[in-house]
Amino acid sequence: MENKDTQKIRKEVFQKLGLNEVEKGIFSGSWIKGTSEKIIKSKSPIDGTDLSSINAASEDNYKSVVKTSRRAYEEWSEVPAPKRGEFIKKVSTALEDAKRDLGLIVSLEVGKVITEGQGEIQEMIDVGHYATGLSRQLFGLTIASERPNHRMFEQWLPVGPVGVITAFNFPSAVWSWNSFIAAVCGDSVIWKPSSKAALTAIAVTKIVASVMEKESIPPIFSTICGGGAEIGDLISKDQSIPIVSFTGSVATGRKISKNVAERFGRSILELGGNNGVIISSKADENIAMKGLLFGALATAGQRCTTTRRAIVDSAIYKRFVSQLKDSYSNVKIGNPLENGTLVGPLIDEDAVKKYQKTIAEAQNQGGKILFGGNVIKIKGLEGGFYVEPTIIEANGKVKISEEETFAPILYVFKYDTIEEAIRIHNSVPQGLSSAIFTNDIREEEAFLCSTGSDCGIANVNTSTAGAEIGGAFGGEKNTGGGRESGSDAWKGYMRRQTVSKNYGKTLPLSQNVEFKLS
Ligand code: UN1
Repeated sequence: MENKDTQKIRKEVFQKLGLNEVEKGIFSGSWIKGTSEKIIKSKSPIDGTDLSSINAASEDNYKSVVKTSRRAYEEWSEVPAPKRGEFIKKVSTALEDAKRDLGLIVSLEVGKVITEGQGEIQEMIDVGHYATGLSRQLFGLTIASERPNHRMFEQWLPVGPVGVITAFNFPSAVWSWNSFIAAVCGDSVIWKPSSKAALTAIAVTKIVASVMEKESIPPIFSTICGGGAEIGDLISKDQSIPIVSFTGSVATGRKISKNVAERFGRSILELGGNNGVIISSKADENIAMKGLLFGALATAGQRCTTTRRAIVDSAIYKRFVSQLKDSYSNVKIGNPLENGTLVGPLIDEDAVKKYQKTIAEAQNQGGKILFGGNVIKIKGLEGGFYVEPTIIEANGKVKISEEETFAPILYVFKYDTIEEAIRIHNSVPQGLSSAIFTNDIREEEAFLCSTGSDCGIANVNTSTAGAEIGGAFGGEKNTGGGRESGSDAWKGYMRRQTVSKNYGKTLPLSQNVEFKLS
């Protein structure tokens, strides 16, 4: 049964964002009803109620979306980049105007607590501002030529439609990391959102579509909701999509990247994380505790950047872990729309099962539950998917701690030396985010040097989660090696062309080669 407060918010937000109980699942210049047999059910993990039914796309739908996107690309790629940036600025403003309501849709559909739902939309707005500035900074290098009267330089050119496949946990921000950057680079974008967060994608697309229409921009942003793996599979095999950005599991990422590599396309992968923090006896323990709590519990442990492993100095282990348990016991779990809640629901029943399976397996392998471990029912939200945040003492023997489970399960380890801490830290297959809490410059540098953290993101005295958009986001090893959002990640959405130009009256050759007719 739907909770009354949730129902009130749903009705209000649906009305303001123009959302319906039955939605067309495709935007490609206009809204199109998907013609596959599948219906995507958008459900709220808060209380299990249905939010919307969405007609999923068929292969025919996919083909027509690609055609439209290709045509839009051809027009868009000729628009000067700063003009493209001006359009993205308008998109950001429209998102800013709708921030509250969009954030609430994120909370309703994926269960984020209010501040995190709002943060998700803020992340899109931030990327929009960044992309607008970037649109005037898509620069190449000038290189000294060895030949007289020659000029050599690089230029960066658009590539075509970019396929963006996103996960439920950042249902709109990750799309914007890719799409706003790709758009200022002159590409068009085909978005395949997670079927667990299709309504958020539709709500965001409605806003973006209205700006495209108002500004008479060709449909550079398309959205295609699929009911399973088919649409992602089609994107990965499609020669006309030169770049595919995929966020999701290692297993699916492996399939997608094989398909893309087979046709010499480029993939940008953001796969699993199994992020560790080292907590030294030389840390400010107050800061370390706050950073650990946010990292382990935000988004109910369903971020790629979630802290899953705490590696604690044996000198403070007992005290710190006992304080951690106290902190966990003060965390409010429940309705994410209620003030004060820190941990909302998991996304669905399947996620709850994985949580239970992982905990059982960890115990079988000798892990000791120090806190939590149970599925809980919240009064008035009986259809929701709530679990207790869990702490498991692992200390070397719990193999399953090497896997990423999208749930609030934190493994704790004890270490004696900083070298041992780093070894434990780097001993997992994933390499996304990492952190050390210490005020000792030697420990900090040991973590940041070449034999330190092997992750794409390394933090000192702050959490593994909550990266800013200005940095390049992504990781090494099984995380897939992709980089998105800030820094020079834009280069991933363009092709580099090295230009050599002869403005002399002769044709000197490089490497002193003589090539003359005798
Ligand atoms: C993700 O979980 O896929 O750094 C992205 C963070 C967010 C993005 C997470 N800014 O936690």
